[in-house]
Amino acid sequence: MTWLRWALALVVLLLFLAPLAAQPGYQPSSENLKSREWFEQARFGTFIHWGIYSLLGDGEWVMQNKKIPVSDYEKLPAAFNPIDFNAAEWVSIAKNAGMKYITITSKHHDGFAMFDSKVSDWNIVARTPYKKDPLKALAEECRRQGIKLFFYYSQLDWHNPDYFPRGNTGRDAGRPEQGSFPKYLDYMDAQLRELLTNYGDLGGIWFDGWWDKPEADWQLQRTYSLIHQLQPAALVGSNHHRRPNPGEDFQMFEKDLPGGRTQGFNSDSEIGQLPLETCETMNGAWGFNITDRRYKSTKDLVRYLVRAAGANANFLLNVGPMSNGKIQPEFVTRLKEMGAWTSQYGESIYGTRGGPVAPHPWGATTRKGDRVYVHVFDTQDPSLLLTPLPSAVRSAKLLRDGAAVPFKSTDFGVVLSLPKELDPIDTIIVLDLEGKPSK
Ligand code: FHN
Repeated sequence: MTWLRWALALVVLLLFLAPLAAQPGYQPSSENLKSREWFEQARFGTFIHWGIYSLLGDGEWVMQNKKIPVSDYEKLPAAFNPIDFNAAEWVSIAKNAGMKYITITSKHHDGFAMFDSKVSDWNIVARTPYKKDPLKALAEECRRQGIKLFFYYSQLDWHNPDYFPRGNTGRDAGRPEQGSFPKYLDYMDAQLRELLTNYGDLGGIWFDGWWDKPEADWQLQRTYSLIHQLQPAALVGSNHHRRPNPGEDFQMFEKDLPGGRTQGFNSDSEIGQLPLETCETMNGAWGFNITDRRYKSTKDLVRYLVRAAGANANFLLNVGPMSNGKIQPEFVTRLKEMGAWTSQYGESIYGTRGGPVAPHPWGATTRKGDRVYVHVFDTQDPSLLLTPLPSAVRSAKLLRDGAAVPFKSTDFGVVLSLPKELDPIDTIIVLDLEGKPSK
């Protein structure tokens, strides 16, 4: 009798686990693995939250936060006419900041497609006086300037009636209490097919919103294999704040460095084996928010980029453009200043791996072959002890001007004598290692 109970238990367990195993046995293609390598070298990207919600200047959750029913929210597109949108300007701002890719919201939780979708007229071409497809222009400009383009796509949808049963959000949108979730998934895959067919080669798809219905059968296998079939080199990532699912190609952490738990939604997150990315806002909002003046300083933003690299992760820094298509000056200035830093010190970030010394309050380390970059932010101490390195230090110098940095190798590690004047943002000491393991 007991073997029967065990068998039953096993069946129940497998049934419970089935939805989680998105693309069981997923073997990334060689193009995909090449893209992952590119991604890990890139280290710095722009996140763009832009949509009709930008009109209200109260962030991208205004429909939910203000309990705006669909019938009222549908008044917005008629007023959305971003005549000052200039794809070349956006891409140049990103590129000059040192960013290697752009991830833009093709559809956020309000369900509004910021592209020319034939699947639903709830989109920018059909419903706004603008009548043009900004993602088309952006895709062309990214190709022209050698910047990769990723599309953020929200699985959560507050507008579509077939997003039913409702999830944790979107219950005040005044939609009928009926709908077919499988039909919603067909709609979603149809729009993804448009995005993966009509905009050239993409860097990948950045999913968000799974957390609204974590128990639902999202048919992830079908969606992920569709993407890998249409564009094998495109990377799939999902901001579900959990351990990566098979079929995903990179893992993102929101407002936390990998493994960080400052944000409640990261309490269950686990670092997987995939390339990593951390996303963050410039102020406190993702979408344009006219009252949010919690701007991070350029120093803090550069240090975030460095800390992310020290934790082996990319930094995806967000801007929420205004409804006229302009990026607000506070963001443009900071990106310009970050560009001054990346153009001088970029070698200590791009193409590096995190470590060999783990991130510390004083800073972080990054590594490229036998060269280690020690990033010192703040310390009162005149010297710094680095725990044992993979091999002996041959030379130590400042990246800023090549000035030699005195050092002493001890059994407890290497002691660096720090310059009297630390750089206000990041004092970078370049260590060239012997390359053969130290005794
Ligand atoms: O709800 C979204 C939010 O609007 C924004 O898109 C961020 C970006 O990572 N993700 C969700 C919140 O976790």
